[in-house]
Amino acid sequence: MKNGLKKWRLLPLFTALAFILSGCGEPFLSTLQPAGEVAQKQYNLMILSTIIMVVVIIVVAIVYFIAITKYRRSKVGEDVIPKQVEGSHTLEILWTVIPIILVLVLAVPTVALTFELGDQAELEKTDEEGNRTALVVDVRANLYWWEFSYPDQGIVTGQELVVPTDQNVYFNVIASDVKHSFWIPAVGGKIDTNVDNMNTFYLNFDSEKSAEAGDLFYGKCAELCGPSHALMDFKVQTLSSDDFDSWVASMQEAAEAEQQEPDSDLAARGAEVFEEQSCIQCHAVSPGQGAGTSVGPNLATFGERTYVAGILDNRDSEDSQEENIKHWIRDADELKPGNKMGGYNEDDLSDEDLDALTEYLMGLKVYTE
Ligand code: HEC
Ligand SMILES: [Cu+2]
Repeated sequence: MKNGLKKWRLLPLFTALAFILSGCGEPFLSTLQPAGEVAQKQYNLMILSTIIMVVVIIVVAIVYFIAITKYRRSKVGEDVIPKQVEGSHTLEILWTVIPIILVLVLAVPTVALTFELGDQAELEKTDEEGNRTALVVDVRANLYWWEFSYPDQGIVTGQELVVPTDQNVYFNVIASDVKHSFWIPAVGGKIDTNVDNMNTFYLNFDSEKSAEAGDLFYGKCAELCGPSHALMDFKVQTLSSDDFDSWVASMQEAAEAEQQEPDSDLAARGAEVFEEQSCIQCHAVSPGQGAGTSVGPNLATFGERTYVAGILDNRDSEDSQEENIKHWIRDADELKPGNKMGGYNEDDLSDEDLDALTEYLMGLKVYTE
């Protein structure tokens, strides 16, 4: 009976492990489920180096095992010294040449891929009218939010990057304050966003894999940047080429109109509060304004965002968006310590004004499919 139980004593451990590990590997967040050409190539490199490492471990383990079994004193007898191989030329050459070959097998594809993924030749190409054919997005990292602007389209958005599938998207990444790092685990990266110099690279979002991921990938800051570093999340929405074009058109139209008309009295009151409280000093509400200079995210498409501030999920329940917005405005400090907005308590902003503001913010929408 006791032995029977002993056999199972590791079961709780394995159950717990299985439970914890099942949290890994979601298609919208995992490097192990590559969702685009760049991610796939990076994944292949990881597999190549893992295979080489595993082979080395196996060979070393076998040699080790042979040594400790074959040369036991009980086997070879007392007072026996095996043949000494110190200074053996054959062995010395072997264990110098083999690692060099292994390093070469690793280095050649790594260096080649590094240059391939850094290739920007596509950016020089233009159509008959002289417009650039490649899609370029300027990414600006700020404590603790992300700005995405499309210089050729003249539009800007915050926290949620929108990209077309099955084509290369070129990124120019830069930071406003300290060094961050731009990373979409399932699709590729990471690449440092520096304050002084711009880094460039491209990614490709596969349409089938995007569909599996619900057309929403998670992006992360991958460089420790402050107390809320782990909360510096963004989302990536993927659209088909055609849908992306109509998204751009809607954004450009809204940029031209500058103001979105509030669709109720409450929302109209909210728009007033937005000005009275100087929210407008840090937040643009037109998709044409503020690229590269805003203190806070552009809110022109805020009503369409799947998350508030990148961390509060609006899809949780029916009223979650409203709750999230109020929670954020009241407790921004606690939700993201050290962020540049800070919360508004009842003395700063009455409950009625908060209701109106929330109604106004939820109505900020540009793109209806
Ligand atoms: C001093 C500048 C500043 C002021 C004033 C300000 N904000 Fe912000 N706001 C920010 C910054 C910076 C962020 C991004 C915070 C982060 O995620 O780290 C932000 C984030 C937000 C977000 C989340 C945006 C998103 O894309 O998910 C909302 C909503 C918001 N602010 C609303 C308001 C409202 C309403 C007011 C006025 C009552 C206001 N803000 C005043 C700087 C400001
Ligand atoms: Cu960061």
